[in-house]
Amino acid sequence: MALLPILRYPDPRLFKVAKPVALVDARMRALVADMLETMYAADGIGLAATQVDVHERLIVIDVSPQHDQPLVLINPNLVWSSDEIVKRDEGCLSVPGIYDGVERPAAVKVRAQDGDGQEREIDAKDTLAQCIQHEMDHLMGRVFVQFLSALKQSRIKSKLQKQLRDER
Ligand code: K1U
Ligand code: ZN
Repeated sequence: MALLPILRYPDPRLFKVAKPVALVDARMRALVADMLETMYAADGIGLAATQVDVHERLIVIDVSPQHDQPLVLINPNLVWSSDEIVKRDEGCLSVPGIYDGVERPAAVKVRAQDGDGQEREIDAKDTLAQCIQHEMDHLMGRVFVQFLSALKQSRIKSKLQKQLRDER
């Protein structure tokens, strides 16, 4: 297994639209293992393949308190979302140190393949619903800060560019 580098906003590769996964094979299973290791090492509750510069429709999630209930969603599709909208703070491993409120449907139903390629349906609410929607946005080339005001986006870009300069 390997830790994968996570792209940082505003890296243009974060804005690419992911393609469907054609086959759940050994390469895909190795990528799933690497993404889970990378997500846990970064203290995240989710990670989309886009964030590790792989532009295929794959996300991993673990919202359990003990970090022992990994969820693998391959080719996820939203089949239902609630009319109820909630605004909750979000963070992102590609936007370190930034948290802000985003409005999203409170509950969703998603159809996807699991890590064995089996089709399944997931009913999600609370943090799981929020995380699934955040990760599915990554697969569409969207980062949560793009839902914030232009002023906030410009401040976040400056802050992250300064962070990168200070690290070099
Ligand atoms: O996509 C990502 O970068 C992962 C992101 C997922 C996420 C967090 C919060 C709301 C929606 C989606 C993170 O895991 S950022 C880290 C973080 O915010 C967090 C970590 C542990 C517990 C709770 C939040
Ligand atoms: Zn994110």
